[in-house]
Amino acid sequence: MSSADDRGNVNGRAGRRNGGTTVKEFIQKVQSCQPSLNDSLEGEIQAFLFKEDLLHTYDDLTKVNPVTPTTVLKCLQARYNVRVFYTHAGCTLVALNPFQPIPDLYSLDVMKEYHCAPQPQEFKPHIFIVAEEAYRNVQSQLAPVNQSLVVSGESGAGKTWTSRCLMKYYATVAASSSLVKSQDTVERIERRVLDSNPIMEAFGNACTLRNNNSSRFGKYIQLQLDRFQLLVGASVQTYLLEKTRVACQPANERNFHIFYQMMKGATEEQRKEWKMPHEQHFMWLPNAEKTIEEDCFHETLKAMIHLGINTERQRQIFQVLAGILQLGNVNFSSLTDESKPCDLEEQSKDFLQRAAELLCVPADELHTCLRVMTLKAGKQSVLKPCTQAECSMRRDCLAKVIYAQLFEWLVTLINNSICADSSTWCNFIGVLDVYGFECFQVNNLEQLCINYANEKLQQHFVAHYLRAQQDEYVSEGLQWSFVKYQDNQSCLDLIEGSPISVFSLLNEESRLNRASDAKTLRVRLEKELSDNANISWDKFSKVPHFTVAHYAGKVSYQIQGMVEKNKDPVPPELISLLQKSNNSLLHQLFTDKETEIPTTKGLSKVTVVSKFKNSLERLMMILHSTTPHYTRCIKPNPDCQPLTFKKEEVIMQLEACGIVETIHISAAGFPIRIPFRSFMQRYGLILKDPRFKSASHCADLEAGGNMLRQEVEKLLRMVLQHHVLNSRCHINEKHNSWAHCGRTKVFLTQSMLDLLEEQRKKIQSQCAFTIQCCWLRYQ
Ligand code: AD9
Ligand code: MG
Repeated sequence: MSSADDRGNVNGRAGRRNGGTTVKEFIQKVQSCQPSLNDSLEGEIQAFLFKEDLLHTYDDLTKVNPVTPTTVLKCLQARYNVRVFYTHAGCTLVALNPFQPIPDLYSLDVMKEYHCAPQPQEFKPHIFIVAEEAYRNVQSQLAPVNQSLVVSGESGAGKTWTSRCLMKYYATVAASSSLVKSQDTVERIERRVLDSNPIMEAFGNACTLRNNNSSRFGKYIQLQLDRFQLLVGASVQTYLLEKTRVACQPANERNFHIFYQMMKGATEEQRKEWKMPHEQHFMWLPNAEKTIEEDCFHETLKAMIHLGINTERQRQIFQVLAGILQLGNVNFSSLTDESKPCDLEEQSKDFLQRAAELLCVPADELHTCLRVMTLKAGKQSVLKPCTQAECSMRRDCLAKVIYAQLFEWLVTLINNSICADSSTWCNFIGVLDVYGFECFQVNNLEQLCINYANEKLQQHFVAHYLRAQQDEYVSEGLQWSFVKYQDNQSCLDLIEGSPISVFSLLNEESRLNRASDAKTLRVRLEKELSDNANISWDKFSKVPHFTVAHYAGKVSYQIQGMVEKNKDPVPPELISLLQKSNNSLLHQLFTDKETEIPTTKGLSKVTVVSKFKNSLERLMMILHSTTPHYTRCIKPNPDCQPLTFKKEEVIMQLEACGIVETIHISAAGFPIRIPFRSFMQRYGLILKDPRFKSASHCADLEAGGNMLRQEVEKLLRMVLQHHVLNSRCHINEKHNSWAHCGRTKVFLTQSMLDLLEEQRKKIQSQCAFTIQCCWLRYQ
């Protein structure tokens, strides 16, 4: 990877004009007055003229000097200002969201360029470098052969865009064009894999305050490659769909896209069938006036056909969705007589009738299920009328459970449609698009799970990053081992550890099923986890909560409602009712063994956190068995405005997504590694020997055995001695550990680099002075 420094600072800018004179012309003029100044000074002259302009030329943030959050931020901003959106940060790629289409950045030609290049790393940073590196790693057959592309970042940062981009890349460069058949269709496999995106986004994405197309679930897609490295299939794993959105949309946000797509795209005939007249207002379809899904319905339908979902199946799906919308308009009157079930509001009767028709269940039974609960006492069953709030909860619960099962069924169907036969594929490249770290005004179980997932990924990243560094030391023959890095294990212990952790206490409370959940949970958390430094409480706060110190910052979680969310109960009567549906799809959703059905006993045995923890553990096992590549997406402004860079917004994300942490880890070892040749080309002038400016001279020395290494050692000694003389101390152990020569590279600490730069600057300023004099004379 080249940086501004490696390339003599201003690569490609020699043509720039300064007062009407190009640098080349200026050099010629200087040389004509001062023949002693030779060509090797071109770099210094350019640096002298363009010093302030260099930041955007740094392709790798770890080479910015000094590496601090502020310099990193400045560098990213400078690049963003000149419309460069990708920057390496060691083994991570930072992707800044341009929030507007960038013509030709992702074109077929660009894909081909990166794919066909002998050394794509030498090209400008791009997501295609990451894609191609992973692809070539598979080819190299070096373990671990399977690859994972981990895309992270906050909501709206560009994870889903990037994941789609990666999928398109492989669908292009690794196209097998093999045909897959299902009932009514024959499709090319790449088409099918790509078509899984619009379907999953229609059902799993929604317009939020942060992103008009926000994914409300996590996704890991494995692209399956055959022995010729061709894409022959894929499989998708999803995580934690935000199903509460079906029945409750936060202020100024919307429900899942698919509902709006239906409303906008349905034909008159379909509207009739789905009981959706134009003038009808649906409670669960807020902010419908935002028209972001113009033609999306047809795109979704087309994708469904490509994936083998025939028109009859589609009809059933949309009937179920239309039924959910009708349910949202069913309201209950406040209870007057507690011995009687709370009744429907007058205008809700029609909605309930229509909901029952669309869900193909008997209307009277739906009516009863929503208003009466069955309590089991031993072998006896007692019927209890529900309060208004309980009725609404049961209505919401019905909508949520149907939608969640439908989503899961769709994922299974997509998998059946795109997954290759296990005998045909041998390796995979996985793309992970998961929700980033979240910290809202009010945080609950969802945020705890999401932030827990991010802690797990961060731990994986740190372990991988350290391992990569250690491996490099070994291959360079360096005797050095990382002092145990202070990782985030204690935070993970707090959340998921055994025997006592937030999750274990939450699960216990969920099983005990007692009334004052929030209070007891708070007391137990305080009592049993007080030893862990990662948890704290504000004793004076009225709302029970606990605060966790995550690697990315502190987050306060509200305890109220956490236990209930963790139990995620579904009244058994509702499940029994859905099992009676005459809509064969709905019936299948609640009877099919392939999908995980909430039990008719109501309480699912597995709590939300245990299910999530298990699925995450499976994911981590897969990630550990693959070679990971990290892409950190950054949202440059909160308003999704094109080409607008807000520093405060970016620095917070750099901290939250671990870039600052990466720099911190780098500082624990030798953050700077420079190949001997580049090192001498940059610092050779300290030896006052201009020959080192020339790459061929360095190459000759390198070819001559250890000669270049010896020169590097000589130079390092010289700089250290100079420093010692100046500071009137002796060379000691500390100084000796500032630099090490490996087989092909020199490893430096920041302190050593600072000394080298200082020396270099001194010599340069002597040169610059001469140049300045010439310049004045020349003008
Ligand atoms: V969320 O956590 O799912 O809410 P994401 O997935 O991180 O979020 P998304 O990929 O949906 O964000 O990107 C948000 C929007 O930014 C997209 O809809 C695009 O309009 C825009 N975007 C993102 N990346 C690019 C890009 N490389 N070029 C142009 C982009 N626009
Ligand atoms: Mg997304």
